[in-house]
Amino acid sequence: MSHLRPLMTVSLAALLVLSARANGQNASPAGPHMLVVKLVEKGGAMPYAFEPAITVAQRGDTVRFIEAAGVMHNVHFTKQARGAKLGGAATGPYLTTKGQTYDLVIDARFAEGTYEFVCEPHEAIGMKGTLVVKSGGVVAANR
Ligand SMILES: [Cu+2]
Repeated sequence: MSHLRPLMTVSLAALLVLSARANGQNASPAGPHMLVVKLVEKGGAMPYAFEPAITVAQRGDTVRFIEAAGVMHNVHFTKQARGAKLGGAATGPYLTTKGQTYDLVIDARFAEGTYEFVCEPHEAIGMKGTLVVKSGGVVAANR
């Protein structure tokens, strides 16, 4: 299981990401990606949703949440991976206008593992999503 990976390995991966950023190496093909999650209105019994409901990111990626409905949404983490330190990122700002975005950088705050989040205004009617964080590039760091 990935959560049993030694803490030292995770920390090293985080340092590598940070140093790559400092050197401006974001343009490499294996580098960070922009992952889009739309906050949508689809009608029916479960009218609001995150699409896709499950996002898999590597550290260094950015998850861009896009308001695609006409109602207020946000992103609030209800479960964090062990060792995660989201701080203020645990609760995002309210998105109120179509096309408005909220970028969440998957940096050293995000330990490897599974996260669950909801939209606070619509949590009770099932608006929730899952984020899985994998630390890319760890193998190369083990030489
Ligand atoms: Cu919502």
